Amino acid sequence: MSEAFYVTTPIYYVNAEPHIGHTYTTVVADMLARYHRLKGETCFMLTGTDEHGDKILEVAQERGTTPDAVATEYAQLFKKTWDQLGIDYDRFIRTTDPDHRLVVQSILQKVYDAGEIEFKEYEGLYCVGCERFLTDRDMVDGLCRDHERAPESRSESNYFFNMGAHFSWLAETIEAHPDFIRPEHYRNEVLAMLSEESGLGGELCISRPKERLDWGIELPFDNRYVCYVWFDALINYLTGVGYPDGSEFETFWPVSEHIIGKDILKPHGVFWPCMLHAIGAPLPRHLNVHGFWNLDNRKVSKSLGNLVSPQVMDERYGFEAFRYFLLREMVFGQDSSFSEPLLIARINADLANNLGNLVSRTLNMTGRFADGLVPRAGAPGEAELVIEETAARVTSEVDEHVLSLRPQRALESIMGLIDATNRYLELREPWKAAKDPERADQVPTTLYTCCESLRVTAVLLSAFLPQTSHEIFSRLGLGNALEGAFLPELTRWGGLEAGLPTRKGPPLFPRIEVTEDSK
Ligand code: ME8
Repeated sequence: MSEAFYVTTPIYYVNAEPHIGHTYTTVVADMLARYHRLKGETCFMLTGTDEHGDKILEVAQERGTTPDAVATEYAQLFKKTWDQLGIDYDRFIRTTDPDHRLVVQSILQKVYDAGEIEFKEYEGLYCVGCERFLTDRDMVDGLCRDHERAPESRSESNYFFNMGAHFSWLAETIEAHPDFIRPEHYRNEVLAMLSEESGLGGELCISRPKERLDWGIELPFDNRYVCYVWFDALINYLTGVGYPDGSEFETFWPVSEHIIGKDILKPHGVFWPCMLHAIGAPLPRHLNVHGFWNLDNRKVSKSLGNLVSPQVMDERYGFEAFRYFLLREMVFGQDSSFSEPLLIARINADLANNLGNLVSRTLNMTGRFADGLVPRAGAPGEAELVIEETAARVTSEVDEHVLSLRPQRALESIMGLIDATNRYLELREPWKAAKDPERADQVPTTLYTCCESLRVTAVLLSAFLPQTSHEIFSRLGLGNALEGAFLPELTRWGGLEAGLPTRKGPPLFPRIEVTEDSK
């Protein structure tokens, strides 16, 4: 049986449009699923929307409509956006899906029956933006650190999950599996949250009285209450693969990878493992945490209103170019800044100049000096062997970087192969060699080496830039080059057959001139 791979994005709130932050997480997940498919693994990618809770009710009330109508409108918007941008997810889950409600209720009942849920009075400061009670550390000058708004004081009788009972187990598990939460500094943050000084408290309020909020999943053991939105939302990762007894659950849960932003580290690093432990389910394989996209040094967010829309980026620059920028620019785990001049500089340097140039020079010269057919290579010289070795090295570097969640390094490595091939072309000068009787017989080998390097590049790029990769294959006369073949065979040097009809085509990524608007 082939190996399996399961990747999830957070399920996004249905209170506003998709922006650069959601797009980044979703693109990383899509890239990982594509890469693992390229290795011949059985993959499942889950994304979707988080539709319950006060936040959605608030939007519905503001607009004079129902939460259901708001949720459906935005769920469709997210789904349509990912479809248009070519995100290859396997399921788009909505927390209002009937199978999800059943799974949430069965888990609530299980935890209740195990005696881990208690009923009592609680008073605290609640942030509707976060959908949770805040601690002192979550606030600056009386405002929520993330949402920059004042929390409300709330007191009510509720049900509490005794997650503190699992804290010492969780801390030991994290210590024993140091790469469960990665990169490392987020692991340390979770360990700090679990320490007594953090003030986190071991009780998680998991209910909301219907008299205040009836937009949610009803508690199976008390119909006066609905489930707290985070307890409901996290369970989507189980519903998505058929918990508790679907065969997909068995295949995919042990190899699950969550991708999240650092804003939701606490629910994923603390609440979720405790919930899983309480129901006797294993932890996901990794919790992968990335930083924030900032604009003018402030987090891009719905509540701050400083959004960067993926559709607008698609219209202006093409989605592949934007996708490249996101994956290449952000060091996974750290914050990054977005600006259009930075985006344009990246596109011009890496895609128009480096990759675009290699494609156009190679295919133009194959047209001119080899009748447009992939030439047959002669015996390789030293320079050809360097390219072949570079391709092999880059293939293994990309594997290492992708598996360790360093997309930026993987792309840097691929750009290194393109760069080396451009330099090789300069060295061999086929445009001059073709006219020099002493060197003319080198030309087929030179052009083959460039075509083959482009093929390997297209294989490696296919998870990152699927459309661009497809276009390169097509120009090299290869149809669906990825069908029925997998890594590492796919990148084995010499895989490109001589005689294939190539095609020049327009520039892959035209250079973008900087205008006053984009400055
Ligand atoms: O938190 N930079 O949904 P959400 C990078 N429904 N990524 C960002 C970002 C930014 N500036 N802003 C948002 C929720 N994101 C819950 C999740 S999961 C069971 C429930 C991304 O719509 C990032 O992935 O607020 C972040 O974790 C997520 O969007 C939050 O999306």
